[in-house]
Amino acid sequence: MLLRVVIIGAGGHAKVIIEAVRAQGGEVVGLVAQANDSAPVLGAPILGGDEVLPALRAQSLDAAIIAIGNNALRERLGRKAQSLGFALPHVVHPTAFLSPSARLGAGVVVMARAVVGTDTSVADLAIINTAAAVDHDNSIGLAAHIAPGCALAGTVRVGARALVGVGSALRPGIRVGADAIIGAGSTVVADVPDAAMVGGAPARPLRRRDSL
Ligand code: JB3
Repeated sequence: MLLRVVIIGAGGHAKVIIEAVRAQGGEVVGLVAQANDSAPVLGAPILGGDEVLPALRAQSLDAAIIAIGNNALRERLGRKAQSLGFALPHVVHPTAFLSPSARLGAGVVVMARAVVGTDTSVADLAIINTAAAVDHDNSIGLAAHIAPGCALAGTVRVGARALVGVGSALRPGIRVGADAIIGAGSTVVADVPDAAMVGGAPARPLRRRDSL
């Protein structure tokens, strides 16, 4: 049961997280974002920028959710929140399936209708997004993002901060390197090196981000 949380970020991902927190019976006290964010998000007020986090902690608000899609930024802000003494609870939407043998790190979010399978580990601050299926014996790395509708077969390993783009399919045993990017709708049948950008069916190296 989630207690009272502050959301870090105020964009589209924060909206999804707010509804997931509320669906679990939690309370969103407010959001901490950048100066250009001023309007409430789904009725949750903007409390200020990151500079207000120590004061929020001093008011015994002790749980934060990092609701930002950029993987490197989410990792950085998650570590900053932890250094200030915030706990990073999981957010698991009530319609998601979480295997009893699945293991979630701090600040992991599992969105609506997602599946985290048998004996799979998900490291701190990773996102298992809407209706993504991560099957048995997977290892999802620190602050990685498995985008909506992905299908990861058994024993897949995804490195830290990697992005597996929306609707991608990964065959059993595939290794995706740290900071790699897999473009939307890819079929991945070979390992992806660290920091590589690949896309297509079957996935091939891409030169430019706009091909993703
Ligand atoms: O694809 C899906 C289903 N969701 C995407 C998600 C995973 O990533 C979504 O479509 C977007 O592509 C993206 O969502 P996100 O991160 O909410 O994107 P955006 O709408 O650009 O919002 C970023 C938020 O982070 C904004 O509110 C920024 O003000 C905030 N932000 C940026 N830097 C920051 C900082 N907030 C804080 N507290 N501190 C920062 O340093």
